[in-house]
Amino acid sequence: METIRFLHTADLHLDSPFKGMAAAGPDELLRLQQSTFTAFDRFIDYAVKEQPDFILIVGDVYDGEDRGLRAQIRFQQGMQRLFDVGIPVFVTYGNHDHLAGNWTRVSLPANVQVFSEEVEQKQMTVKGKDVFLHGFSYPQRHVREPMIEKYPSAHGEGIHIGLLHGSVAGDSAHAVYAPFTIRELQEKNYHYWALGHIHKRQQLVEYPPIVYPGNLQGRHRKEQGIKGFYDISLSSEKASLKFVETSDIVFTELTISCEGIEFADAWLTKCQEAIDGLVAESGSVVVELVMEHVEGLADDLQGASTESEWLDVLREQYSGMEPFVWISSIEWPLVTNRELPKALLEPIEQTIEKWEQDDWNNLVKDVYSHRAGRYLERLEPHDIEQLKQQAAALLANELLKEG
Ligand SMILES: [Mn+2]
Repeated sequence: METIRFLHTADLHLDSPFKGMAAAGPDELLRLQQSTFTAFDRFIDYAVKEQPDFILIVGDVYDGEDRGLRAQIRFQQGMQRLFDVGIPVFVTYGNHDHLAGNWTRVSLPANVQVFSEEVEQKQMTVKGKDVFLHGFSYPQRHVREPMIEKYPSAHGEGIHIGLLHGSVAGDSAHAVYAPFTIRELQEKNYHYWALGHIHKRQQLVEYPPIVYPGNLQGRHRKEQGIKGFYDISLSSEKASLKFVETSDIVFTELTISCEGIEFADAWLTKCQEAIDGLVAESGSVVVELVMEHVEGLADDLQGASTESEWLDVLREQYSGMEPFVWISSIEWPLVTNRELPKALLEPIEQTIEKWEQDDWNNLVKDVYSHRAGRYLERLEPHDIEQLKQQAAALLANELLKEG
């Protein structure tokens, strides 16, 4: 049979506020906030040029349930461009842009079909072949029940595609919404499962494909690497997937060896060379620098300037430049030259170890309840583990300095 071709994207999170980037200045923040739109424009440009048979957008078009006006207008304009070239678009809304939100309504062009809150089927004919799409939109933010049970099984002729914004049951790393097992998906006998919700691109099953395309643009340090969508060619017997890059700014990490460096200017040159190399490869970046082999750096070099000074000096080198570079942090190994004495570190670690989850929650309660709290990421158990270690080492370091 003839092959149908469609684009699969999800988790656009248009106009994401870039939480966790509070240290960036207003110009930098503005540049970051443009990136979800730039990535979206790249997606639309590609579609207009390549003319797929249709497009699937599987949840979280918008970042917030109020669907900011700017985001809605930009989305509407993108859909209009697709309307002008006659490309149908199928949208399901997810946990971030559920139907119960309160937003100013913008009318989408007639090529856009939105799935309702019940699992429903939409049908179209592509190259003389029937295509059946199955999906739903989130009626409210939390959909915890396994919606997969409501998807019909495919039989007879035609191509069947499932659209599902949710996560694999028992996935402890993410908030579980509309949970499913891979087996449950497979039992529906569809030709393709277009998933959304998890921002890391992954193909759960090779064939018939079960796919998370990931988001179009990373939004924080936990969404590293190149982002984009899939261009799919599908028949009832086979599928081919092509990943297409859209990310405007790549979140990444860079390790820099300070071996043999004695002077601050040499350190700056070394960092710049490494960053320039990264930019040549990846374009605009938000980068976390990790210093290693700092033993050679004379004590006074590290001690005389505060860590924020090092960061400021380096940031200045890239201020206002394009490609955009933002150095989010510099991580120095805490101990140089000497190991922390066990006798000092152990009692500190034991004390910190005694803090219960509630103590941590109490400690950060004020910060999270502040208006700025919505820009913060949730404190996960592994973050707390890391904080414990860092806090213990920091205390021990400071005590040593005092001595
Ligand atoms: Mn999402």
